[in-house]
Amino acid sequence: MRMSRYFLPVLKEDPAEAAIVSHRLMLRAGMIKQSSAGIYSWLPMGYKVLRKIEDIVHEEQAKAGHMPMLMPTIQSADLWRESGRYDDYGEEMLRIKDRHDRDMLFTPTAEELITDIFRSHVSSYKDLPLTLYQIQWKFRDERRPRFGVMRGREFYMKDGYNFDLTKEDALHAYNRHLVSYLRTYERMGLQAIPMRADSGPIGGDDTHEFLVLAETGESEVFYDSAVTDLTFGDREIDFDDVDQCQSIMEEFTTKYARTDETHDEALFNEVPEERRRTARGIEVGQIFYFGTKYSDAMNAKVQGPDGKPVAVHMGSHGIGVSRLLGAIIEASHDDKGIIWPEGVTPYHVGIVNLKQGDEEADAACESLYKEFTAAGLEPLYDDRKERAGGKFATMDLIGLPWRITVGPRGLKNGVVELTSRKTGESTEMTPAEAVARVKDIYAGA
Ligand code: 5CA
Repeated sequence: MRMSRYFLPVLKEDPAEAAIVSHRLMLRAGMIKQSSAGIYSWLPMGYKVLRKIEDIVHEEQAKAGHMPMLMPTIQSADLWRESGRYDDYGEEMLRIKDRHDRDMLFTPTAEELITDIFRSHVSSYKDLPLTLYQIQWKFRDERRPRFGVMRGREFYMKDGYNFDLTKEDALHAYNRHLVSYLRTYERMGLQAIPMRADSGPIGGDDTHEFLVLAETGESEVFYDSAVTDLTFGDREIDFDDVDQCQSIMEEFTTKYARTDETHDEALFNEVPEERRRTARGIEVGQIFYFGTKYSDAMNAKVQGPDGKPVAVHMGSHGIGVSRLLGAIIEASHDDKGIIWPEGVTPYHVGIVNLKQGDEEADAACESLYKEFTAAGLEPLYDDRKERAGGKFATMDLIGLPWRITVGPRGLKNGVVELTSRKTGESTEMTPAEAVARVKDIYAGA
């Protein structure tokens, strides 16, 4: 992409309405624009990161054996009456009437609809286990939408649903999701700690939330600092292996880590004092096992091995896809702007031409641009006739992890400069070396 043709409406001033850094930076970097309270348009740069995050979620779901699909955002109230949640959900549910005066709603989650699809098409235990998911817009009429995409009214969510014959099978699905989520967040450069939580309107007893530690987080959390030493890394997982999923799940969930809803002071005090931490966190996902709550209410049964009908065991699993942009920025920024982790960066490398119009500098930039593109990487080339200071400030604000600076002076000695956004460290090298270095970095990312 060439900056001269890009739609990147960066703001010079800090917007007054933004109370936290991620909201401020997303507005300043031209990623989103509010259209009404808690509802945003995603401008090209924001949309690009949203898609990167979505891609990672899809890839990791596929590895775990889950199937993507798509359900409508507008649903009939009838199904929600069957489960009893049409009334229970309260004011967070946006209710709509169609021209025939029928009650409709904008989906805040989709347990009812997926259960209806399941009961219409699956009748035998032989078709289990089954896990379906979607990434779709949701609407919750939050009392206090705030912090930009963190607590929106309209937000983008991955919601998945498992159907199993027995509780044991459903608990394996739960563990499988926990493991898969750990890997998903790590690929985005995040440490998200699974914490025992409260199930709220979704229901059920077993539930974990995934929290990213950040001062601006909305949840108060209590944990044993040893949980922050755990990393998933690049272990090989067989998601069908019940014991392997269970042992990884235990590794990550046996140490004390809870949100304020489930916090137990006496248990917390058993953690050695020097490891006890109280902090704030951003909830980027939650998994639930709720047994037969929906399958009983909606009569979702299959024929069991003995020929008798049995209600299926279910769980649901969510990732706050749009909220993740805010969480990543909260966890990775400095006073100049965003610092994208390599896994989610909108463009792999920025090219800054210090003297646009200089024949040699222009030619060197063009050739870098072509080489990166040919290598399957996406460069963002600042080809505007602007002073260098302004170009650097924009690059720092939008936060690409790597920048190549090209100027006539360096080119006289055959070199350009490669700069890391994170460390600020710059190294001179030939353009060919710079291309090779950046290719190497992303080959490993
Ligand atoms: N049906 C279940 C699992 S699919 C469910 O709805 N879970 S949830 O309520 O926990 O939502 C899943 C994730 O969506 C949350 O962990 C959070 O990251 C994100 N989320 C929830 N509400 C909002 C909101 N108002 N704005 C942005 N993200 C949200």
